[in-house]
Amino acid sequence: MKLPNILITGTPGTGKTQTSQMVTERLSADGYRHINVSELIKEHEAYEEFDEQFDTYVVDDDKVCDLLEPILEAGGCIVDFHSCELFPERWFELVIVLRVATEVLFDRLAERGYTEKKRTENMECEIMQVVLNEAQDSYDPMIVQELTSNTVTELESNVDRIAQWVQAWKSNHGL
Ligand code: DAT
Repeated sequence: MKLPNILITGTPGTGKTQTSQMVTERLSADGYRHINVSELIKEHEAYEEFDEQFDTYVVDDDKVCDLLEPILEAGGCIVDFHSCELFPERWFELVIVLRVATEVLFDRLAERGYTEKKRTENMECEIMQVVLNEAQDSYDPMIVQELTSNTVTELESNVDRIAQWVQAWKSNHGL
């Protein structure tokens, strides 16, 4: 039986990669893999163009899904990406949306060297809970969990919670 795939999404800077790495490490005995979709896009040039105005790549959604399909088919993936509506609903059994306080996000994006424009855009996205709305519109809201990740304590508790969800899934499926 295949282990469930989990999507970890949220505005850039909310802690997706950090959380995904820690969850993958925690679940390494089960063979979980971390799939950083932004890295995959860069590696396979799965974008259509660079948008100068928004200082970002325009993702080729079809190419990304074609790349991910055989990987996710195997199950046991922690998928890390700042958007979620491009993925088919059937891929995930748990969707985590990470949230952070505005002042925390400001500091993380400043540290990352984002321009003021890009920082403002991302902070507005977080305040307007764009990714949470997108997740609730794209997946069964029953599988969407919103978790705050402002502090290391919250980060560790989120990792515990996701790992416990996997253990519960396994015992419910006789594994
Ligand atoms: P994302 O992948 O969502 O863009 P990240 O995982 O790269 O975000 O995290 C951005 C920065 O914040 C990085 O330096 C790690 C740090 N970080 C992430 N989650 C945190 C938390 N809950 N508490 C403190 N720092 C955190």
